[in-house]
Amino acid sequence: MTTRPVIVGTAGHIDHGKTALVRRLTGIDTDRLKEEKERGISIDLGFAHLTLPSGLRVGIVDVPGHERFVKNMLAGATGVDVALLVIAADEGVKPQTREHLAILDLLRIGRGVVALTKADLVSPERLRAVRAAVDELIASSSLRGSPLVPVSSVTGEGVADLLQALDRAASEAGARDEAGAARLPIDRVFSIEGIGTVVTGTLWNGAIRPGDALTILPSGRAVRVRQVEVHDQAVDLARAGQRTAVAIHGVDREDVARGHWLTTPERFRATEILDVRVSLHPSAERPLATRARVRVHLGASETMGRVVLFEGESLEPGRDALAQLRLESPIVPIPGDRVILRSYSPALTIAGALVLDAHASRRARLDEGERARLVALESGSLSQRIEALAADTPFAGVRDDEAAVRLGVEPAQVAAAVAEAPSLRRLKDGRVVTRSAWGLALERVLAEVARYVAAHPLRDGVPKGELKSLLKRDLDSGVFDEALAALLEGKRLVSRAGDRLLPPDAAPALSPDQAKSADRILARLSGSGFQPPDLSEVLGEIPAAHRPPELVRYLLESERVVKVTSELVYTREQWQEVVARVARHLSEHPTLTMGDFKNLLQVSRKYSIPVLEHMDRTGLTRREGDARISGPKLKN
Ligand SMILES: Nc1nc2c(ncn2[C@@H]2O[C@H](COP(=O)(O)OP(=O)(O)OP(=O)(O)O)[C@@H](O)[C@H]2O)c(=O)[nH]1
Ligand SMILES: [Mg+2]
Repeated sequence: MTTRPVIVGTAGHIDHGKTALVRRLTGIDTDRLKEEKERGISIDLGFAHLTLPSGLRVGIVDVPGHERFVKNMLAGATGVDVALLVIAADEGVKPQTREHLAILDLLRIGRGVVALTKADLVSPERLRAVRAAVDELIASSSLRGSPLVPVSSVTGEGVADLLQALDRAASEAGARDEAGAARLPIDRVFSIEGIGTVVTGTLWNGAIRPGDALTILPSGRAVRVRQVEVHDQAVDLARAGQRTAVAIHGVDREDVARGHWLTTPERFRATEILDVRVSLHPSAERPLATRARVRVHLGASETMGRVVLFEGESLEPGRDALAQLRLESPIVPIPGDRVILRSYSPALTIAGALVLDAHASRRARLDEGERARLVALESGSLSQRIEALAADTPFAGVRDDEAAVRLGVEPAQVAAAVAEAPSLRRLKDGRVVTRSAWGLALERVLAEVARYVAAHPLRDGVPKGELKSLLKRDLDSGVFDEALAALLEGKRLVSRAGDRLLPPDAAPALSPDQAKSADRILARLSGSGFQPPDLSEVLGEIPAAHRPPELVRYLLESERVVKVTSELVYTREQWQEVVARVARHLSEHPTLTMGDFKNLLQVSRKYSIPVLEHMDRTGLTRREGDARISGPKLKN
């Protein structure tokens, strides 16, 4: 026998004896409103609880049968584990019998008991006829095969059998997720003197304890739990599947309403655009046209919205299709939730929708990739579903907490699935990207480097900062840095001259004319001892056609020349000689004066001053008064 909490929910046409039966079973009158008592009908949800013969305690939600209150019925029905379908034996199957059954069917509530009430009012023949009709009715629903139990709330006949049948159905109810984040659709709000605001509902996910910090959605208001009650008793813990009353601190009664949600902070998000698989019920009277305006029910919330069909312009009764729901106000779904759709006017239950992506982007059509993605979200393993999300923003990937919110699972489950999935890669900053996106990111970096090197053959590769900004539309900073590090580590790129990147086999190439020009420049620079002509004069001697603006830059970057000022440039060999002479002097003397230097190189002040200042700047020498001493960069 299971010990997990079970909710039994009534269903059935008006006046068929739902409330009378609950009272007979529990002693509790669920019609608590004055208007309900006066009119003798149920208007809103009523709540009771019961200990079954096996000892299992169940919560009971009693719903109204009147066609005008189907939305109240829906607010109760979405949390139900076991349906108690009530059909009066004298009247038999009526319109809301069918509509409520369709709702149970669309919610895929598969466990139930059918009570044939008012058995005291009918003959055995009539009872047999009703049995046959009901058997046929439920045969094509999720309740097929459920036991039919004749009862009378007046005489008590059949009540013991009904309790046995409920016990069996309740013991088969599957477990809910109690370990994760809490989500409670609020179906009632009231305030109690001295306690404050109280909200009630069937806890769908997780657990709630006194002291918990929670969030009301969609408003986002933060609240703290003062007290938790289950079956009218204060408890330390309410578990998923229990009817729960929560006294909360931090909001006024007016700020909360039926249809809002009490949730663990940061773990659920309100949404207005959902991708779903919509199923039009076989009992629907007409096809569902794309963009039809419908009433959308989830939990205790009702909102208006449109169904945009992704596959065709309309959907036939009994068929299903991928679609998008666009809502006029937000709801708080997770994948796997079942939403009920009712036609706008007349308000009739027509369809259900299984949530696939609760936070979809607006679109009217699906391409093949998007279709495959939805199918993966519908029926894939957790890692396939994470992959589908990560593929949405391929180069930015997805974080564990975001994936958890989007998929309605725990962040730890996401982390475990990623660790085992060969198709996913975790970046150093924690994000998860698909292997294929990662491969594409590497290719993008390589392609951009190759393009740059081809476009600028005289430059020694592309500076890292420039490459990053060239790619910033595709790859954000973290992905770029990590991709680059991987390419350098794998030797698919090399870095030269500090941060310039290029393919390992690339070398800047000079055309024959350019090479000739370069030789002429070098020859002119080295032809006058250590007193070369001004750079602009040297360049002026070369025909413009053979003097690309990048030639000097190339000579500098390839370290064939060293720049002292914009006009004073030495060849590499000359400069090495300058440095060597200074080093030798300073190894033999404590200091180097301006006069020493002019003698060392046989140069005038025009050269000695800028050269020594350049040596100071680059750390080869250091100025002390009027003389120089060895700098940190001078090796002697
Ligand atoms: N004779 C007889 N009358 C019953 C029985 N069950 C209910 N009734 C009567 O049928 C009427 C309607 O019963 P309710 O329990 O209010 O019906 P309901 O299904 O809750 O109605 P709504 O909540 O308005 O949909 C009441 O007058 C009850 O006394 C029964 O087993 N035998
Ligand atoms: Mg009632």
